[in-house]
Parts: sequence; C-alpha cells; structure tokens
Amino acid sequence: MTTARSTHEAVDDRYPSRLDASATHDINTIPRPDPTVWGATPGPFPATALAEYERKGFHIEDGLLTPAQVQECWSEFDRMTDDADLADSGLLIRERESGAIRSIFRVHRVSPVFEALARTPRILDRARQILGSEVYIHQSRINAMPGMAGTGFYWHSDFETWHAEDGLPAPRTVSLSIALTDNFPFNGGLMLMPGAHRTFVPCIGETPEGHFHESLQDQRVGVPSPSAITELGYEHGIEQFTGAAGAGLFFDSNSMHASGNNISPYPRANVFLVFNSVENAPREPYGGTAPRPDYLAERDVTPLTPLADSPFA
Ligand code: 6CS
Ligand code: FE
Repeated sequence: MTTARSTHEAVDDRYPSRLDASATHDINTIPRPDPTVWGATPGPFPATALAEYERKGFHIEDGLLTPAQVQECWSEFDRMTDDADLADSGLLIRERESGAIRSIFRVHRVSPVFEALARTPRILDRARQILGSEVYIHQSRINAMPGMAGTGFYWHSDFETWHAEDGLPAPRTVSLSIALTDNFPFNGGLMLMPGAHRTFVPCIGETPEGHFHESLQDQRVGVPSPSAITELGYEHGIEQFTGAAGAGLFFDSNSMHASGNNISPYPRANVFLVFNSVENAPREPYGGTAPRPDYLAERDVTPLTPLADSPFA
C-alpha cells in the first residue's frame, strides 16, 4: 500500500500510520498481513501456550522468576534509582506532576543484572521460539508506576510507534513484562484486548520531530481513535495482567494495551524486555521523522548469546 503522507515522499508501507488529519474519512483498520508466531522453532513453550499466544497475542507465565530472583531485580532497580550517573544520563523519565521516576530505559545495557535476565536461556529461547530466529533487544525499560502518583499509558500498539518512529518493518517483536511487585487490578495492572493484535490501527496525526520527549510521559500522537478502541474493545473484550511478583507476560508488539493510573499505595514496577528478530532490523522510520535515540531503539542487531550461568536459570 502506498501512502500519501503530508510532508514526506510516498513510501511502500504495509502498516501506514501517522496519517493526515484530512484522511480521517477513509481510515480503516488493516488485517495484519504477518504471522504472530513465526515458523515452528522448538522451544520451552508447550504447544498449548504457543497456541494461546497465537490466538490472544499474549501468554502469562506465573512464577517465571522465583522470589529470590525478583529480589535480585528489585535490589538492582533500587540501586539504579539512586545512581547519580544514571540520573544525568537521559535514561530516566520522570512523572510530569510528582517528579517520581516513571521509567528507566536501556536497563539491558546499563545493568549486568538485567543483561543477564535477557540472556537467560529459558527466556531467550522463548523469544526465539515465537520469532523464529535469533533475537536482540530492541528496547528495555523498567516502568515504575509508583504508588499514589503513578500515571498510566493510554490504549496503544507498541508496534505502531516502533514502526512509525523506529522503522521496524514488521511486528516480528515480542515484549516480556516481568512483575517486580505484585500486579493488582487497582495498581495499574496492564490491560490487553485478546486477539486485537491481528488488527493494525492506523493513527491520525503527523509525528512531531523529537516526539519522544513528551510521548514517554503522555502519548498524544500514535494513539488510536476512540471509535477504533471502542470497536476493538467490544469485539475482543479486555483481560488484565495481574499476579504475584515474578509473573511474566509475553505479548505481541501489536497487542492493543493500556494501563490505568495508580492511585493505590502499592507500587507496580515491571521490567520490560523487547525482543526483536534479527530479520526485522530497523529501517528509516516509516513516519518520516529522524530515528529515535538508541536507548529507545537499538540499532545494533547483534544476536543475544545465551548466558549459561545466569542467576535467573
Ligand atoms: O515509545 C515507546 O517506545 C514506548 N511507549 C509506549 C507507550 N509503550 C512502549 C514503549 O515503551
Ligand atoms: Fe506500550
């Protein structure tokens, strides 16, 4: 599909988005042309889990990490929040109102603990099984969602942003969110529409240069229309990722997901590891803006190598 864009040349794009507001009259959702599970690579997921992932676009593994392994991650997160170098690195995103830490990006590079987690064979092999290839980390982050002051993330598809602003050609990307605190319905637990990953929702509105400076706190562009969200919500319903600390959610990059504000006293901190296929390396951003910084979208697609003596084995 060749898409006329407001200020840059037409490109061949199977997932057109960030379209002219003038096009609103004929914006339709697009049936996903790509698979959810790529090929038939053997791996740790049993067939039932893989079938659920294929059908719903996500799969939850309770107890993916033991309490001791969660504690190791939590202590590392705690250390990072007090790390002066990190504070000045640009990798910390703070809440607009409270100034509390909202996210820390690129944890797989700045922390040996989270690098080990990403290279843990039983986790790495699950990503390879879904994506059918060698994988690398496109993006990693800890979303902190502090108690009383944590603000959520409105409905969106991560792939829509990673396609338009980072240049990922296809949704051959899987995110793993691991709960570092208990995730409840009332402390910002992530919500997903089961099956909506098979629909791509073009978004209206051209991407401002440097959009990430505000989108990581409050995303306004690259957000589906209320009518598209309503249609998908009634078609697919909504499920929520809740569970004890240590639970892991594997979700497709085009899953429609959101999380509410956290007005409870209980923090909801999750680490996110975004595995991308080495066959899906970033190209020029399809939305026509300059590529985002590498802490949001790695450009080095060297495959991850398994860490045999990982503390998370
Ligand atoms: O822009 C991004 O890459 C980030 N934005 C959201 C709302 N989710 C994915 C990702 O962390
Ligand atoms: Fe997201």
